[in-house]
Amino acid sequence: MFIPLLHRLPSPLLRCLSASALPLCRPTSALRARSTTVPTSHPLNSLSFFRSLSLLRRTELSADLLYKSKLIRGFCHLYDGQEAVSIGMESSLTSTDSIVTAYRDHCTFLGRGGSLVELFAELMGRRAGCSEGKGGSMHLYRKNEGFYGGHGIVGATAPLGCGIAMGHKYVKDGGVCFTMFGDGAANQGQLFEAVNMALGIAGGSDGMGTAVTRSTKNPAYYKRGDYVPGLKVDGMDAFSVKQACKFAKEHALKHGPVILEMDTYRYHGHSMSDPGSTYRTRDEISGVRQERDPVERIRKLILAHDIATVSELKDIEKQVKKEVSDAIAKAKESPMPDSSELCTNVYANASGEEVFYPDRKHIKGVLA
Ligand SMILES: Cc1ncc(C[n+]2csc(CCOP(=O)(O)OP(=O)(O)O)c2C)c(N)n1
Repeated sequence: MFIPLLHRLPSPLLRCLSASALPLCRPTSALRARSTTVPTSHPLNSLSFFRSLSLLRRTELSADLLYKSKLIRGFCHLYDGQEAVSIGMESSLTSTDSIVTAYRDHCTFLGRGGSLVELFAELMGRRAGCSEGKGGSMHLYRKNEGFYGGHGIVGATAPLGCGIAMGHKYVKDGGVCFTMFGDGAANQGQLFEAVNMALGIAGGSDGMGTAVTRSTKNPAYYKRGDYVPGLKVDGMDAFSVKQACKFAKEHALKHGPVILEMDTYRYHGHSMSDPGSTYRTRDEISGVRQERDPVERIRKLILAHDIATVSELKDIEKQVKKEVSDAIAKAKESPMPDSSELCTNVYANASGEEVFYPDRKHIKGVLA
């Protein structure tokens, strides 16, 4: 589930990824080249989408394995099943637009042009990571590309997105901000305060180990904006997401905020500590995989329209697999941050304050 917060103090609530289709096909680590225009539909879009979706799927499954091998420690929230949101959303955005999201941010980071090496290095706490190994899974950023994180506080993206949207409006750059949050965050107070000022939304499946039907009185999230219009979107269909986001951006620039409820299904549990099977059945999960999986869906579409053959698609998947494993190998070569970095980047401006060991006598470090 997502909510993008669009410009003009508009914004939709969602979770999505990826921009110009063709650049996504390039066998480089970057998923997305910077673009200042939104490409129209083209048959090659479907191949590009297939490649990008496969890359994101492989990335998330690899992160799962790295976590189980104890190479990724701490928090790790996976996005498999929801990749179409990232792909469809980015394909409707330009480099002027911004995105802010919660902790389930790996795919959004790649969609904003982050490299696989930067991502995996960050996940493994290494220096080559986008936050120099000090942020981890929940704190991926790419500010120069309009990606403002990666936030662990549920619902916090709503006011942040409002502020970013306000910035676009203030400098009149024609950009919008997509503010993403989950259905769990949709019940948070700060969201309603932020909606009062602006906003757009997009949505999802289950909160943290709780079925939507148990956590939410009104699960029609796209209607939650009250005076803010909303749309429910099939968030497992990259093309639907693309069209919805295109519409939302145009709407936001002309009329104000809009909420997009992205109907998605994450295959993994909430985080690595959640088996994801206590609030839903295995049959339910496999049913969604068979009927709605974003990768399989586009594979079927490509085959039905003779855009590529089964073996050509398999080749793409092989390339993607190699690209991901090469990136992991490279990320592993990167060293851990130096211990002198322990207290840096805690505050925006260096305070110079001393941090003590529990004995309160010996200095542990200085906040820089
Ligand atoms: C303010 C706040 N309250 C509680 C938590 C603990 N918490 C972490 S994730 C989560 C569930 C959020 O669910 P949702 O917004 O649907 O996102 P999803 O994990 O499904 O993507 C909760 C309650 C938190 N991080 N921040």
